[in-house]
Amino acid sequence: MKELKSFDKPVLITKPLLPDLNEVRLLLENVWSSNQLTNNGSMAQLLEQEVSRYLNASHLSLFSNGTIALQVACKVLRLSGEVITTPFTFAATPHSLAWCGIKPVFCDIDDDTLTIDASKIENHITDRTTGILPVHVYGTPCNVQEIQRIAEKYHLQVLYDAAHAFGVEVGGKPIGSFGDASMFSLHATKIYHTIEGGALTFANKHMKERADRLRNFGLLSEESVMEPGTNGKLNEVQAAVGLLVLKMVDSEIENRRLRVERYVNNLKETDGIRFIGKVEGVRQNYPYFVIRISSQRFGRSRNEVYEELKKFNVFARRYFYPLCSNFKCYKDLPSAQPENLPVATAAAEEVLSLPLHGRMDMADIDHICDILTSLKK
Ligand code: T4K
Repeated sequence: MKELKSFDKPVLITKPLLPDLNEVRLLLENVWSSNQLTNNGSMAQLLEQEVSRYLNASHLSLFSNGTIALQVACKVLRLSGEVITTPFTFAATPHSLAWCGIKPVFCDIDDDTLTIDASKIENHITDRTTGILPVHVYGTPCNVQEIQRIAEKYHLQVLYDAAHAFGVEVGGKPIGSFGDASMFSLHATKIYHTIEGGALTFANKHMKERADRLRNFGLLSEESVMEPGTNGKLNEVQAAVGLLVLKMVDSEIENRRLRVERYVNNLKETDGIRFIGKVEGVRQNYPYFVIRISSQRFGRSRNEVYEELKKFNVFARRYFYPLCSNFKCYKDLPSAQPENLPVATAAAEEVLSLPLHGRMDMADIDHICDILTSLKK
């Protein structure tokens, strides 16, 4: 058996897209000469148009980050009381509810796609429920039709956490066109970014107008303040970087597609490793490459594999372990009890995100796969 070497340098889960520095400098010269650094300057306005075009969204607002955007969306949709969500997500999802004084109610997930199990949502509806906050986790679309049916039946708002789903389409329709609003994270680790940033797409223009006010302290004019807002503005430097990164997104998605294909071809025969299910008719964006490791069949637990990979300088990540429902701040909620969340509990023990970005050498992917398969017992 050939000896497997460690990587010379750490291989991290991702590398952000970096535009050419000279191009950044040119755009920043415009910002410098305008003296307008933030507060809906011309770069932010232009970027809002460009991102709207890219996402095919009629009503879109940009924010300083995705978490603030989620909180603003909760206010715009007037969510209160209880909102049904998934425990298999990043902390920002339930935290945004909690910050708005809303109780997150955790619903189990689907074993194939790891998105919220729509067939279980109705079990959680009470007279305090005002909405559903599903997550298109890893860019995999939720069961949008069934969620819409439930929302209409019970008059609930649907706010999608589409943090991972920039550029995803379902049946030719943009992912942001489902539900009442969707939030896209534009963080550096995302497929498209503005260093830090977020975007909300809305079902109508009134919601966008309100979101625009809320991200600017609730101000209508110098003298008139409508309601308590926050500061969620995207600044001009972020917007300038965002304009340049937007031009790189399509090729990044294609380059990631090829790398995911390579991973899948290398690993598909390995007993004990499985992939996240795909949804038919979806334009994917490949934000993460995630495997599930069955400790019984692979002979090693996911945690062992995660630790072993580090010895080879490969820093995989356990997105999303621990489940949000196990956080100290939520674990006593009735909906957070592990016996009510068996699928999510099992998934959180098995998932491992492997390094992925569009400039990764194919040889590095092959090497990571060789290391991984060598760990099988
Ligand atoms: N909803 C969902 C479902 C989300 O996943 C997120 C964010 C949100 C909402 C909230 O959106 P934002 O408010 O963030 O816009 C990262 C990201 O910070 C976070 O945006 C993301 N989800 C989450 C899944 O991943 P960490 O704690 O894993 O980040 P960190 O610093 O460990 O970075 C990950 C790797 O990326 C590192 O190994 C190095 C590399 N990296 C990172 C940064 C920041 C770079 O190479 N350069 C960089 O600048 O949370």
